Amino acid sequence: MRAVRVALESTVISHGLPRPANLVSARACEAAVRESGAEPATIAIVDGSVRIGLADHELESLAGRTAVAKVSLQNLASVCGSGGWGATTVAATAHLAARAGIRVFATGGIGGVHRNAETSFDVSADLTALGTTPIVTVCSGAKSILDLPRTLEVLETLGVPILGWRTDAFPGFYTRSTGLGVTAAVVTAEDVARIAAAHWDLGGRTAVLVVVPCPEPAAIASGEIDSIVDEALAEAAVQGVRGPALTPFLLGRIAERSGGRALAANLSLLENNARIAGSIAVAIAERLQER
Ligand code: PSU
Ligand code: MN
Repeated sequence: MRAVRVALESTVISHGLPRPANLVSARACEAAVRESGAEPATIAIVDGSVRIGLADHELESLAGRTAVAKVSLQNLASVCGSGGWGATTVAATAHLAARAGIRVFATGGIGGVHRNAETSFDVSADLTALGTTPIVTVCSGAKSILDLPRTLEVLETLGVPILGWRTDAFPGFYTRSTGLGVTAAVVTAEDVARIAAAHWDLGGRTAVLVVVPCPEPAAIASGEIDSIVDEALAEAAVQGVRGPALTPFLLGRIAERSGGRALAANLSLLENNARIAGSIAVAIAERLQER
């Protein structure tokens, strides 16, 4: 039997992590998926073509390149038409993965409603994609560069179930809990497979979001980097950074200023999420075979 695939995003490689940690992380995520018995498919645009799975030399090339567009739903077609390279966000990765028949996707953190969205209207297309794409998306929540309560409100409006992996609390990426809630807690990959099957059997057309707290040793205490996040937000405002550039700008500033703590947490949770996504993909495949 062909191994069941797990999609991995590439914006984190090109725009979310510094070199050379980005390549180390991309390879570690692929290895973690394999260790769970599934096949990784890192999704990206190579010379204008959508690629569902990259060869290792392509992964290396992507990680080393500077001219790589950040590809979301809006510019997917135009980047393909331009013949260039593109790194796919959660939105574009989920969309392309589901079209390719992949049921599970692993990432670090999702985009969401930005702070001050009431004036900027900046709401990530990740939420649009999660609301329209049937794929299990494993992440560590979203980080406090965003307005997390509003992000959860939009996910509720869209009807996206949020399953807390061994937790009742929505994680805040670096921090294991935000004090916000989830739809239900789950303990095993089979729990996720059963709930996702029920969601889709009952006519649900959205993603099922699985939120996994950052592993304990690398996680950062709540409040510990709030001032760094606030400084990054203030700096973005002063410099007028907006639109698709905003998220990479904020992530870069936080990574620089946290003395390596943010980076270590990011790498740890990415690999952990990939491993759990692999086990969920295997559980879903086993359920389908039993029927
Ligand atoms: N959040 C993170 N790390 C990331 C991103 C978000 O903690 O690397 C990336 C993801 O690829 C996500 C994208 O899909 O940023 C969202 O960008 P925007 O807010 O411009 O939609
Ligand atoms: Mn945006």
